[in-house]
Amino acid sequence: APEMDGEAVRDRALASLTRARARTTLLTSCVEEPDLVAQHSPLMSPLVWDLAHIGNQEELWLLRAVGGREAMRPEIDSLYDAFEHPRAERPTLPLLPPDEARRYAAEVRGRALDLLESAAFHGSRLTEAGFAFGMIAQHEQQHDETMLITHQLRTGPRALSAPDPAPAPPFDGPAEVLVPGGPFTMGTATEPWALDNERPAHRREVAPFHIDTAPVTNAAYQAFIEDGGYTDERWWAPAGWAHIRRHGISAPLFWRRDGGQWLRRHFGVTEVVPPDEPVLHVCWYEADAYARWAGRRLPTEAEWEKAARHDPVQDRSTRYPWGDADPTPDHANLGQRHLRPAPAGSYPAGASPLGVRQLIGDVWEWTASDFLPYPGFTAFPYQEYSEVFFGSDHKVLRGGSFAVDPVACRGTFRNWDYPIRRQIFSGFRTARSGAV
Ligand code: AVJ
Ligand code: FE
Repeated sequence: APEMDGEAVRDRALASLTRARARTTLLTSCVEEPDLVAQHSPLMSPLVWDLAHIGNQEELWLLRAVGGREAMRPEIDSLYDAFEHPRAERPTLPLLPPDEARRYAAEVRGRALDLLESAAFHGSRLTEAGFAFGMIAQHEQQHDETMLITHQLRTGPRALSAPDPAPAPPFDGPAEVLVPGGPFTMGTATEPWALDNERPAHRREVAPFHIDTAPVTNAAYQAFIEDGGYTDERWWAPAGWAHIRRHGISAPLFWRRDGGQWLRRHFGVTEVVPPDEPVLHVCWYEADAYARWAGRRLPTEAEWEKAARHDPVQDRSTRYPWGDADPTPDHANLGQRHLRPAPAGSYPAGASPLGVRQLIGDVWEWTASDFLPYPGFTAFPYQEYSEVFFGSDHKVLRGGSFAVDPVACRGTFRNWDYPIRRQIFSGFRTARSGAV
C-alpha cells in the first residue's frame, strides 16, 4: 500500500539523518574550540566549516528546494559554498563560531524533521522516494568521513576511540578469483537514493579477468618497499614518478621507519604497522606502481563493479556483493564502528558469489579508471555534485571505507579523487587479464 511505502521512506530518512547527526556531533565535540576552528591541513576545512556547511546544504535542499521556505540566513550561503572558497582559504573567512554553527545546524534539522512529517514522496524527482532526504543524509555522512580524515591529520593526543575489529583467522583461501567474461549491468535504475553519477544502468561487456580475493595488505606493500619499489622508475607512471621524486615520498602517508620496523601515526597513537590490515593512505600512483611491480594491474571500474555485483547464477547485478540485503556488522566494516580496516580476509558473510571479500567497507579501492559519466548521464540535482569533476583529472575509488556510513555506500557508489591524494582512507586490490 502507498501509505506503507511512505511510512518506510519516512522511517529510513529519519533513521539516516539521525545517525548522521550523532556522528557529526561526536566528531565536533571530542576536541576543544581551538581544534574546531584551526586548519589541520591545507587539504582540509576547519571542522567548524564542515559543521555549518552540513546545515547549509540541508537548508538549501530540504527547507528551500523541497519545502519552499525562505532563506534563514542568506548572508552565510556564500561562506559555505564549496565552489566559492577553496579549502585552503576557508580558515580566513568570517565563519560562524562553533556554538553558532551548532545552533544553526540544529535549527535547520528541527525544521527539516517537521517537513519530513508531512512530506509527500512523489510528484518530482527531488521528492520521489524521499530522494532529497537521502541525498542530505549521504552528504552529511560524506562530510563525517571528511571530518574523520581531518582528525587523522590533526596532531596531538588521541581524541577518538572505538573498539578494534575482531581478529580474523588467517585467510587461507585462494589469493585471486577468476571472473568469467561477458556482459553485466553496471549502475542502477532501482536504487532510490543513488546519486546522479551511478545512473543510468547500462550493459557493459567485460573480458575475463582475475581479481585479488582481498585488498593488498601492509605486509605485501612492505615487500614492495623492501624490494626498492619507490626507487625503481620502471614501476611508476611518469607523472607518479615525478611526484614522488619531487615530494620525497618513500612510504604510505603517516608511516615512519624505526630501525627494522615501520611505525605509523593512527588517530593520535603511534603503532607498529599491522601486517594483516589492508594498506591505507596510498595514492593512485603508489597503488598503480605496486600493481606493476607485482606483475599485475589495478582493476578497471567496470571490472570492480562486476566482481562486486554480478551474480553469475542469476545473471543479474545485486545491490551488494552478498545480495540485496542492507549491510549488517557481519557483512562489512562500515560507519566508523571501528577506526581501522579489518584484517584482509575478514567478513566471509560479505563475500561475493565468486568469493571476493571486503569489496564493501574497510578501505576505498583505487581503480584504473578516470571518473567519467555513464552513457546517457544527466546531472541531478546539481552539476557541482559530479558533472564538473568528470574527466581525466580524477580516478575512481570504489567500495567505501571503515569511515563511511552504509547510507553512502553500495555496489554502485562512485567516489573520485586526484591520483596524488592519500590523506583519504584509500587502499586497493590488484587484477590481471585473461582466463588462465
Ligand atoms: C564524492 C567524496 C568526492 O567530499 O568532495 C561533499 C562528496 N560533495 N559535498 C567530496 C561531497 C559535496 C565529495 N566526494
Ligand atoms: Fe559538501
